[in-house]
Amino acid sequence: MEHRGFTVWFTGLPCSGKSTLARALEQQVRSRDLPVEVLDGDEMRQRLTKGLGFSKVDRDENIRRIAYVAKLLTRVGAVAIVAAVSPYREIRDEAREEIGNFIEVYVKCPLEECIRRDVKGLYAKALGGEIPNFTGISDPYEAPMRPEVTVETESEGVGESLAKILQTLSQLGYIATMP
Ligand code: ADX
Repeated sequence: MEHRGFTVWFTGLPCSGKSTLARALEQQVRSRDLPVEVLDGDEMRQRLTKGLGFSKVDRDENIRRIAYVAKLLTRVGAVAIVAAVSPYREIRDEAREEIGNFIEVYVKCPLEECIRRDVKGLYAKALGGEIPNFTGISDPYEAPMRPEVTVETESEGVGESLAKILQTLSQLGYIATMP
């Protein structure tokens, strides 16, 4: 199979499971000997997008910069895996247009379950009024209309969600089925 670069874009509420799936997918891609990088929102915000906040303007700027890097990686034949809340549909669609080989994965998880997980304790703070503009609590999340893949992390295990993603990537001709 001739290899071409592509971007897998994970979007979903905080604590929905984006980073976990991104890392699991990274291993799968690497085991196929393809060059791969994960662009994780939390990490990007410490370097590439340092100083940006969580207003719509700043989130859009965050996503534009991440999408730009993903485009460069994709263009040289690498696999870019993005894990960012990326709550706004319009800017995700802009990234799709810019990048081209784009697979959007909607990491679906009920808000109540995300609040239960609350990995970093931010939902508790947001619910207590300490964090304004917190996605899901005091800021919107716009689910994708036509994602290539939807995973449901409340009911599926990581392996099951990963299998769905790999199956789609193989159906779309981006990867071989078996490593
Ligand atoms: S995005 O909206 O711009 O795509 P991104 O994925 O980079 O967000 O960053 C989200 C992370 O920032 C969350 O995982 C959380 O740890 C932290 N965070 C801090 N404040 C907020 C907020 N107001 N809304 C959402 N996430 C926040």
